[in-house]
Amino acid sequence: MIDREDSDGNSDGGYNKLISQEDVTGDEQALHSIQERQQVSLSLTSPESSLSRYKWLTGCLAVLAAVLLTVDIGLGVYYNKLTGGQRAVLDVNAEVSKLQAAYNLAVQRREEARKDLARVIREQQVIKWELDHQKRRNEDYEKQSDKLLTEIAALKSHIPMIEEGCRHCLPGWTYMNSLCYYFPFSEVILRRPWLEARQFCLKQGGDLAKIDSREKHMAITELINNYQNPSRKIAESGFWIGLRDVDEEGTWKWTDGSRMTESYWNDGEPNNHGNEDCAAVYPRSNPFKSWNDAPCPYALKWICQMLPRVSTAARL
Ligand SMILES: [Ca+2]
Ligand SMILES: [Ca+2]
Repeated sequence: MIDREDSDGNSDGGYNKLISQEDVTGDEQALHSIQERQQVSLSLTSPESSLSRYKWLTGCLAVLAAVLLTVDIGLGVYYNKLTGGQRAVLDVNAEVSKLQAAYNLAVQRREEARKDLARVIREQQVIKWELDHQKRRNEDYEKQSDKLLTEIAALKSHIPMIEEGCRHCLPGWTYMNSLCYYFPFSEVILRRPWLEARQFCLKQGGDLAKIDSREKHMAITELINNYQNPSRKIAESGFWIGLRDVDEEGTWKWTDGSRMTESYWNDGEPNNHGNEDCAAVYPRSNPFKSWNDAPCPYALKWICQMLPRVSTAARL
């Protein structure tokens, strides 16, 4: 059949001739004709042309594949970058969360430490207060102890006077400088005016004290200084003595009528302030400034004196 092609290579002309030479009819013949026509069409395409088309298509496909591969690689790189950046952001967020948790924990611990510190400071303050309190108590105990020791020493020093007083004086009287003295130190014995005080002494067989020597004055002031009541006001802490200027202002006389020759007035006394005609001795650290003139109706303690009893041995 190839030999029947025309010289210009027109295959359609040969094909028509072949169709016309076939003696077929009906559908099967038509199908058979189409198949044969395809076979003939394929058989009519030249191998060189098909090969070039296949090469061209292969090249196109190769280029397309390369482009797709490049795009795919680019997308992959871009994706990796995106995912890498996202992971970095996630890592940073995770670190920030860790740092935030650590910061919150540090703040919580700092608050707890602050509370602990405040509690410790409060406890230390209480301990300091307690120590101060104990220190004051110890100081009070030491003062009381010193006072008791002083009183014990004074009592011991007065033992001979008390013993002598028992021998020469009435009960409750003290023997000093060859005389018996009475000091109403007890708080149950009320203060009284000068005249009433003298009446008390006279009833006992004595009189208000006459302090006409330094020895008598020093012994009396030492005794009243030891037994003074610190809680009593100084104006109420005096002891009447037998000295007045009632007859002539400024002329001080003892109850026996003798004139005062030696005195121990405080600075500025006697000042006769408001008609003060009776003298009293007061507990003073300086015994040479322990006298004051006061109103005779004023209520004070007092000091009696009397001669000692003559002992049986003296009589014999
Ligand atoms: Ca006077
Ligand atoms: Ca006075």
